[in-house]
Order: sequence, then structure tokens, then C-alpha cells
Amino acid sequence: MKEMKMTFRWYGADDPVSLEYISQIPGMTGIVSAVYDVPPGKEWSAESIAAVKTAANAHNLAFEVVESVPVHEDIKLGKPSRDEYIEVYRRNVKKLADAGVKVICYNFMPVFDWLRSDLSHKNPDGSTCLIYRDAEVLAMDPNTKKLSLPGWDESYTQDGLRALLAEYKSVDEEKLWENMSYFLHGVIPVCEENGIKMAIHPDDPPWGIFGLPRVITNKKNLERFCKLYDSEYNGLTLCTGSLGSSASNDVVDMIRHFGAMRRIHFLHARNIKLTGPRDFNETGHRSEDGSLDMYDILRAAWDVDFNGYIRPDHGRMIWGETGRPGYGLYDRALGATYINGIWEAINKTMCDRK
Ligand code: DNO
Repeated sequence: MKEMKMTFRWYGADDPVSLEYISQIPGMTGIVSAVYDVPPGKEWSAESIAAVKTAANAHNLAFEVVESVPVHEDIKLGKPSRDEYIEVYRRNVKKLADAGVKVICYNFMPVFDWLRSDLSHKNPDGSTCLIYRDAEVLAMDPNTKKLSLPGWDESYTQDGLRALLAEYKSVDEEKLWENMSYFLHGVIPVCEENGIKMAIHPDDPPWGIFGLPRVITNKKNLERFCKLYDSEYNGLTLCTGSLGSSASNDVVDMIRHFGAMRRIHFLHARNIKLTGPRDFNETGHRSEDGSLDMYDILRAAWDVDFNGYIRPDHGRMIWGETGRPGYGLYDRALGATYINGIWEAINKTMCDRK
């Protein structure tokens, strides 16, 4: 029998989903969390890290995955101040390793993390989900208009955002690769020394937006990323929904390829339904509900002996639940159970055959 570790993202004490409820989901082994009261580029206190761990452990849940330790924009921009921020990052890595964390998920997307055009699109069955419509997102170009992207409009002032976007004018894809390589050369050696793995999250969606470069987008680029620093500690969060929202990405092939290289440390299982070349709806996790085949995804992970962390990613809001878009309890819990069911079936079928 092969085992992977089923986990659940928890946003700390303010998360409407309690640790008690998470611990009641069958097969749940741990939480994925972070220290949320510190801005990017600042050091996390050992006490805050310990508090997350203590809270998780009190519910019989492990705290071995952090999502995310954010990368300061100055690092992505390659500004002289990056050395200071990389030093802070190194200290955070060491502290997290000391607290027993094994994997750090992070991203290297300039300015924006994931982007959607609607965070509560109503489905015919009454559930709501996150959707992406490229034309709608592009029509909100913050360079020329007031940005009113759901989830993001409050993160920056309009002027602050424009100034940051202007700084990125000198950062094309090649420059972003260089800045990423510089970051990795500063951070991965500390990870190797302390036994903690980095797992970059793919860009979501996997294409450039508002003229900003995005490079963690496809197999060729993931290959290039792995070579920037050739170490098992320089690994990937394989997010099926992010990569899968580009029809040219074969997510199953990527899992086989990078899984065999031992570079996948964290799997985000999310399903999406492609509704146009650059348009998609997030769906329940079931293969039949989306464009990604969850059996094929898990079978690929099984075949390459994936034994890392997995979490059900974004779910719909169902049963009248309200809360953080994509991160409610019910649909993600159903997703975890569905994934565990597929995994048990693969384990039993394959192990009986041997
Ligand atoms: C979205 C998440 C991302 C992810 C970061 C990792 O729901 O998958 O926000 O946590 O990109 O740094």
C-alpha cells in the first residue's frame, strides 16, 4: 500500500472553518497554514509558528506544510534591497524547519497571486464557484482603469499599484528568471542544511496578465525551473487546476515526469471546467464535473510513488456555506474523501495484482 499525506488548508484563528471540523474529516493528517499577522519580507516569530503547531497538534493534526512564505516584491524585481529580504527568508526557513515543517509552498508571481473575474458565480444547482473570464479580467487593466478585481482591489491603493506595475516595466520574463535564480541560490542551501523542501506554486492562471511576466506556466518552464538549482529541495507544488487551466498543459504527464524526478512535494487537487481558450469555471473535484481526470492524476502520482502532501484545493460553496471563496469546509471535505476513495481503489487494485 502506498501512502500520501492528506492535508487541509487552514487560515488560522480567523478561519471560519475550525480545526475541530478539519480533524473530523476522514483520513485528515494535517493542516497547511502560515503566520498571517506579519507582512511579506518580515521575520516570523518562533512563538507564532509554535502557536500554529500547538493548535494543530491539539486536534491531532500535523503542521508540516506552510503555504505560503511570501516572496517580497523587491526580490522579484531584483532590487538592491533584495539581499536583506532574502536573508529574512532564510531565517524564516530555518525557524520553520526547527518547528518541524517539511515543505514550504510559495509563488513567484509579480504583484498578483491567483486572479479570477468572479468569486461567487452562481451555478444552476445553487452552489457558487470561482470563475475566470479573460476578456473581463483584461478589461480591468489597472494601468489604465481603476482595478476592481474581486479579492484584490483592497490589497493596494490605486497609486501604489500603478507605481509597482511601473517598476515591473523593466522586468521581462528573462529578468524574472534571473531574479528567481538569485533567490533560489540564496534560499535552497539553507533548505538543504535544514531538511525542508521548497515547492513553488504555478502561476494561476498560467499566462502573463496586465503586461506582467509569468513563467511558472508549463512543462518546459518547470523543467527550466528545476535546473535553476538542481536539488531535490528545489521542488514544485503541482497545482492541477492552475496548470490545467491552459488546455495545452498535460497535467498527468507533468505529474509522471516531475514526480519521477522526485520534485513534487505538494499536490493541489483542484478541478476546473474549460469553457473557452482562456476561460474556466472551478468545479467540484469529480472527474466528470470538470476537464481534468482525477483518477488519471492520482494514478500518475501512485505510479511515481508520490508519498508527499496533497490537499483538496478550491471547492465550491455548497449547502448555504459562506466564507473565504474557494476555501469552505463542505466541498473541500467531499473532495478529500473522493480523493481518498480513488487512492484506496488504486492501492487495492494495484497491490492485489502484484
Ligand atoms: C490559491 C492558492 C494560492 C497559493 C499561492 C502559493 O488558492 O493556491 O494563493 O497559496 O500562490 O504561494
